[in-house]
Amino acid sequence: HAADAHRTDLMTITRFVLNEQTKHPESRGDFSILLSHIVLGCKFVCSAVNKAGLAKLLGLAGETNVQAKDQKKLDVLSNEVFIKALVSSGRTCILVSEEDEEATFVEPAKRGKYCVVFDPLDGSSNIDCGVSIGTIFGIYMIKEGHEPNLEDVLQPGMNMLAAGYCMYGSSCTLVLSTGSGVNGFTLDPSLGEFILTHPYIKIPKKGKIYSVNEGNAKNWDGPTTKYVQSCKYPTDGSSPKSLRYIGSMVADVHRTLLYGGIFLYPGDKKSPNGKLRVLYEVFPMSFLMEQAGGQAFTGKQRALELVPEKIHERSPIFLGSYDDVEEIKKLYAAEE
Ligand code: AHM
Ligand code: MG
Repeated sequence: HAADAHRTDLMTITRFVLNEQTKHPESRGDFSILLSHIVLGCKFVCSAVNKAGLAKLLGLAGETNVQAKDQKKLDVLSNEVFIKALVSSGRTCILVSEEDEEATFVEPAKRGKYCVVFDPLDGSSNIDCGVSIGTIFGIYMIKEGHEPNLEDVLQPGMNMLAAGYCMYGSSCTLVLSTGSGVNGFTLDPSLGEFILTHPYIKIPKKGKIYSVNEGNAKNWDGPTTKYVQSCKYPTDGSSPKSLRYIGSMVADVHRTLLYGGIFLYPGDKKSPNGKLRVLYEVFPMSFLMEQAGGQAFTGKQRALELVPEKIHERSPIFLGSYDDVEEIKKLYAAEE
């Protein structure tokens, strides 16, 4: 309706987070500052991703440009953007990025109490063909009174304070949870601001879509095989599920969150721990799913209870609508 065409009272992500902060009178605004730096990183990467098709002209694809200067690949560029934004926030002490083998320990002068684990640009195989890709992040806080060490990030996902992702798709969407529900914001390019467009996201209790790389079916275990079979040939009288698989975790999880259904990256005979990384892929997405009323399961346990031993550890993951994940849990329980 006409009035909606000119909404003048916009809930920006900054205003939203500042509002949430008033619920915690002891807070000194550190989290809002950290988040504004993450948001800046997302805008920067969004702008670079939108120019990716012009890579040959602009030299973004790791080729040499006209001036014969080496240009950075998008994933390397994105990593640098986030590392710099996070360090300069003055609110972080340990950073774990998918792109860096070792964790980054922030120098004492710039240190704060937050640890950020992130995948700066996930879905690398989709970059060059213009399919949606994204950034995934999770935030922990160190316990006070000790030097930061790796133990501070080798924590179960349920200890995260916040988690989110930004999807660089047909629009740029940031989905965030600070532990009280899930909210989605869309970048208004003309304002350069993320505006609350998807308040209080709840995943449908049961979905009609399953999402998995079926090319790996040959090596799947019994429960995964049975589950996918039941999606195609249900025996309870329900209709078969549709298959959707983009191959970008952010896009596949975003659709699952909004439309319902299940996303699977199981372990298999070749890769018993699957492909996805615990700290900056499995945990943040599991955190969001639970906050939206869904579930996340590793094949053995609730995903958020897993205690990682290494920063780049992998785990199988099944996440999505409550009832759909319940099905796969039953199949794994029956196996034991
Ligand atoms: P990447 O970190 O190399 O981009 O790999 C992670 C991506 C996820 O976004 C996606 O869910 C998965 O790999 C797809 O893997 P596959 O191609 O094996 O189906
Ligand atoms: Mg990744």
